[in-house]
Amino acid sequence: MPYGPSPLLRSLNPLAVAAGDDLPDAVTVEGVALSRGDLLGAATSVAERVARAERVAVLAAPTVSTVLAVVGCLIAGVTVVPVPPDSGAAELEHILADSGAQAWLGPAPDGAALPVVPVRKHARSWHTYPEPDAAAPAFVLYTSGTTGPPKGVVLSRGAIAAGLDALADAWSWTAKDTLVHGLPLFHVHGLILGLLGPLRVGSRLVHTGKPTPRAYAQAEGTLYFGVPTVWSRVVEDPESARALSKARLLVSGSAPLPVPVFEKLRELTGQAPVERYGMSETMITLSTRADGERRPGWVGTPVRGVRTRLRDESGEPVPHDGESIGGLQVTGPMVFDGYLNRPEATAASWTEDGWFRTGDVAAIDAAGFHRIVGRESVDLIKSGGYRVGAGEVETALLGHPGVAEVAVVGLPDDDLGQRIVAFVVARGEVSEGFGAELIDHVARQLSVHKRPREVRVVPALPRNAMGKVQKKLLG
Ligand code: MCA
Ligand code: AMP
Repeated sequence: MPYGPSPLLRSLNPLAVAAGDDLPDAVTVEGVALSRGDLLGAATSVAERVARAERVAVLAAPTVSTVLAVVGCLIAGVTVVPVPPDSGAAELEHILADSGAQAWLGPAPDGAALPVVPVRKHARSWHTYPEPDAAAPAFVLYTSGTTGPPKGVVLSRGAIAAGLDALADAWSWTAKDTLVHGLPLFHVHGLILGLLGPLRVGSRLVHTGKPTPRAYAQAEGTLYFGVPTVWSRVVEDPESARALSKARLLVSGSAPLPVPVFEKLRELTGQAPVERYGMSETMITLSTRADGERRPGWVGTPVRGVRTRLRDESGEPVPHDGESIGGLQVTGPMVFDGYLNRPEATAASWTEDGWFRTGDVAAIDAAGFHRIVGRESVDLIKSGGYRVGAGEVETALLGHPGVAEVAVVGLPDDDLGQRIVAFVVARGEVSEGFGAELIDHVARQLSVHKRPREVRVVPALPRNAMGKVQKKLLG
C-alpha cells in the first residue's frame, strides 16, 4: 500500500491523486466530467462544511451536487440520508423525522424547515481526514416494508466495502472498466453499486440521467447496470441493443429478469446478461459470475463471504435439490446493522442463530445455483425495480376523502414486472376523474414512483370469514 491507509473510496486516496494517479473523466454526470482531483477537492470542501454534523439529508437527484454531497460526507464520516427527489409530503416528513437529519446538504425541497448547507461545485479543499471506523454508519436508506411507513436501513462503511469487493471479484470489475447506468441515486443499486463501486474500484462512471436504451447505446461502456424494465426496453430497441455488443458485461438486478428478455438480450448483443440478487438490507448476496455459467431464470451463487440456506415455515432445513422451495436466509459481511429506531423489526429480521430472513422464496440446486421464486408476502410489490409496500399506498389512499376502503396489489406487467393497482370502494359519488385524482394524491403524498398505475372502483372487496381482504382474488 504505497499511499497509506486505504479509504472506502479507494480511487480518491489524496496522496495517490496528488502524485498524479488521476483520471480526467472519473465520473460523468449531467454531461459534466469530473476528474478524481475535481471530486476529491470539491468533496473535501463539502466535508469541511458538514464535518461536525452526524447525519444529513441529500435530495438524491442524479447530479454533480449529489455526487459531491455523498462523497463529502463519506470523507468526513457523516451519515447520509438519501431522499428520493420525487418524494411527496408525507414521505418527506417521515424520512426527516425518523432519520433525525440535521440539515439538507445541497438543494432542498421547497419550504424546507431544516438548515440548508450549499454544495459548491467549484470550491476546493485539500484538507485530509482520518479514515472513519469501518463500523461507522455510512447511509440510512429508506425502504418499504409490508406495513407501515418505510424503514431506515443502516449500512456501515465496512459492509459497503465488503459488498463492493465481492462484486468486483464476481464481475472481474477493474479500473479498466467504464460503468454506465442511469439509475436513481437513492438506492443500493444506483448509489452504492453504481456510484461508490466505481470510486472504490477506480473505474470510470457515466451516469446517463435516465436509463434509456439510446443513452446506454451512446455511452460506450464496458459494464452496464439495469433493472429488468431497463433491459426489456433495450430489447425493444434492437439498434440500441446491438450497440451494447461491444460491452464486457451487462448486469441485471433489483427484480426478476424475465427469461424471454434474457434470451432476446443474448440474441441481440451476443452475450448473456449476468443476473444478481440483493436487497437494501443485504446489498448483493447472489450473482452469476463473469467467468461462470449464466443461466436464464437463475441468479447464481453466493458472492464472496456470503452463505445462504433455505428454511420451511417451521424453521426446518429445505434440501438444496433445485426443486424444493423455502424461505431464503443469508449471512455475510455486507449485511446491514439494523433498522433505525426499530429494534423489534430488526430483531424479527434475524433468526436466533444469526441469519437474515430475506422474505424471498427460493430454490437452490446441488451446485449452489439459486432461483428466486417470489416473495413470502403479497404486500411487497416490485414495480420497475422499486420496492413499494402495499400498506403505505393503502394508508395514503385512505387519507383521501373519496376512499372508503382500499386494497393495493401488484399485478403482472410486461414493462414494469408488477404494476401497482388500487382496488377502491368509493365513499359517495364517483366523478369522472376520480382514478386520476387518486393516482396524483399518492404521487404527491408518497412519491411519483409509488403511484398506482391503475385504480379500479369496486362495490366491495373480497373478504374471508374473519373480514381480512383476500388479495389473491384481486386481479
Ligand atoms: C407520471 N409522471 C407523474 C405522474 N404520472 N408525475 C407526477 N404525478 C403523476 N401522477 C411523470 C414522472 O414524474 C416522470 O417524469 C414520468 O412521468 C415517467 O415516470 P414513470 O412512468 O414512473 O417512469 P418510468 O419511465 O416508467 O420508469 C421506469 C424506470 C424506473 C426508469 C425503469 O422505474 C427506474 O428508474 N427504476 C429503477 C429502480 C431502482 O433503481 N431500484 C433499485 C432498488 P420525468 O421522468 O419526466 O421526470 S433495489 C436495490 O437497490 C437492491 C439492492 C437491488 O437488488 O438492486
Ligand atoms: P430492495 O430492497 O428495493 O432492493 O428490494 C429487494 C428485493 O428485490 C428482494 O427482496 C427481491 O424480492 C427483489 N430482487 C432483487 N434482485 C432480484 C433478482 N435478481 N431476482 C428476483 N428478485 C430480486
